[in-house]
Amino acid sequence: MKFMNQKKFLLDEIDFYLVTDSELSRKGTLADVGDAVESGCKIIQYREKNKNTKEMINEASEIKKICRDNAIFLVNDRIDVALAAGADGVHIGQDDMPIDIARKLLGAEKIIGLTVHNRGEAIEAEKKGADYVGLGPIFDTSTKKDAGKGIGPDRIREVKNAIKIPVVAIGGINKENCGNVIESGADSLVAISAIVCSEDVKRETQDFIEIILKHKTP
Ligand code: TZP
Ligand code: MG
Repeated sequence: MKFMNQKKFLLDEIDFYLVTDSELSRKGTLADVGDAVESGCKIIQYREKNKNTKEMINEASEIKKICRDNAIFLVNDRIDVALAAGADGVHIGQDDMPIDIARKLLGAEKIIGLTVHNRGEAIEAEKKGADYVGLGPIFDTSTKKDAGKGIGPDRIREVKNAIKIPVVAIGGINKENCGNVIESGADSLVAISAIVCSEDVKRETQDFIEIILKHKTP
């Protein structure tokens, strides 16, 4: 156990999880990451769909510097970028690189999160060695065009009860509904538009963390 990446242990302690979106961001991805980490966000996923590989590696390397020992840093989809920038791991979807191949490329110590939509996929994800699952979309969202309809917060408990790894809720989550998402069994949650579209990323991040902690059972 002592050889395991220390940051993997931190996964259990995550409350609020920021995924970047340069298209929606008001102040830019690096500013969003800096503000969120300064406000106590313990995990950042760099999700970038419009930049070339060189730009992504440069930006990811900057994000790694911001996260340092204060936050886990994951890259969405791009295992090559994660390796090049020395990220702590990746987040992959059902149609991305199969998790067993990703694990071979990344090694045992890197964190791999997998998107799941239901209990069956979550059980499979755990079996195949995912370190956490991202469950969603919980509510309808326009941030990810092909996300499909929201599954509703009641599905969270079902998934939570079926696996041991952390369940991260995503999709349409805002300050009004995030307490309910946590009470429905999510270990942590992601907000994209609610954070990066806001005027004050620091304030929004603090508010989310405060609400989440209030709704967590000790
Ligand atoms: N995966 C499922 S829903 C989603 C992703 C990346 C988008 C979530 O964005 P928002 O703005 O928090 O609804
Ligand atoms: Mg993907």
